[in-house]
Amino acid sequence: MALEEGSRTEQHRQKIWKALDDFRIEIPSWGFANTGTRFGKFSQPAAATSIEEKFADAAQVHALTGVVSNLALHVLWDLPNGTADVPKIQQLEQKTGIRSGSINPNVFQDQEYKFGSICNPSVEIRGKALSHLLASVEIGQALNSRDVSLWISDGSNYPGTQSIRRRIEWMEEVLASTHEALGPDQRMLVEYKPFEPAFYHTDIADWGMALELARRAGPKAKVLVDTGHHLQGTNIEQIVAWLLHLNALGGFHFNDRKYADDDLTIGSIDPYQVFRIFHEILSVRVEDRSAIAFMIDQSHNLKGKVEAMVQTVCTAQELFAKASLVDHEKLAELQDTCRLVEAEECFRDAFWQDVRPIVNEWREARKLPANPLHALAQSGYIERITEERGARNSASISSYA
Ligand code: AOS
Ligand code: ZN
Ligand code: ZN
Ligand code: ZN
Repeated sequence: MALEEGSRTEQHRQKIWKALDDFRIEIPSWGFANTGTRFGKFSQPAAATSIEEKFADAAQVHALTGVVSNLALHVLWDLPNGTADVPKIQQLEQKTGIRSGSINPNVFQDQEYKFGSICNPSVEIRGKALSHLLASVEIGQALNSRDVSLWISDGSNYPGTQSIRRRIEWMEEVLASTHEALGPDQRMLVEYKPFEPAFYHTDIADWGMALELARRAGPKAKVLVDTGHHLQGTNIEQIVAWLLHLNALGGFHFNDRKYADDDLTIGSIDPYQVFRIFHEILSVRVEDRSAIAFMIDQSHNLKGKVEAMVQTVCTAQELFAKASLVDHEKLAELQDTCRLVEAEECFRDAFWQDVRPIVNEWREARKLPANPLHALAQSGYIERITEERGARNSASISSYA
């Protein structure tokens, strides 16, 4: 019995260590900055207020976890001067060892975009949005970043106020022009979201719309699945399976939600869903997985920014480790012979394994702290940045908009 248990543990160790060696995740610059809800913002003394501080925080998360691949950048928030800011970013990459990740255009907050950006009835405003997308492509080229990650918040709030079909035509035009500007190694990721900030129709509302728009734009366009961008009860892993089948999955914005696009810590509400998504990814050959961008998209107006990011990265690692334990061959045999309960047990058994001891061993074997969150608390980093940044970020009482 003990021997059997021992060899099972060894088997688990090999699977988990291999999976963790392949696991990398991109973290968002905006996850370190002050954010809030539409009802107000609670600024945090330790929040990053500059791109230098965002890179420093990302480097700290990587030093503790060892798996941060890149830092996603938001064009307006991190490169307000466009390509003129590229040399500064490159210096920060050198200084911190953190590479720039996806480039995120921002066509959702300028006044002119009140009635839409790439779907705006005004050809001039659509032109302005296109120029911003093209500038974002240029920044990506200058930073050798693979993905330009498009989130288009366009939509309308009342029936009859806009032509949904004319907006599709305008959108197709702009996305085709953006695709044309992509360099040989670049991709554009088309993100979808059912609602918010628009409340009647959102122009790219679901995976089908994003898929068709990506297809029509060209072969370097793929779909981005933000796990917080689905209506209640959506089977996200089924969408992932379809996009994998169609070779159309560009990657993920991982976060969790209870009700809407809540941008909560991954796995904090439904860890089993993340496990099921990771299971679909692990059914893809490891050499094909690099084409699937793992990115975090979260913003916590209450949790500490760096703590929440370390928590998220560790949770993602642990859920990926669990998913790596599924015996795909045995599962396929049980599925194809419709031995339902055995198939489900084979699947669930992996989820119920406590992988933390083996994950902690992996970390120690790679000279990383066994418990990154604990190590962060011990490091004094939060206290230091609170001291350095506190005065500027003097907590402000949330003000109603
Ligand atoms: C907004 O809801 C989307 O998730 C965006 O992808 C994200 O919040 C960020 O703004 C990147 O553009
Ligand atoms: Zn997103
Ligand atoms: Zn979102
Ligand atoms: Zn988001």
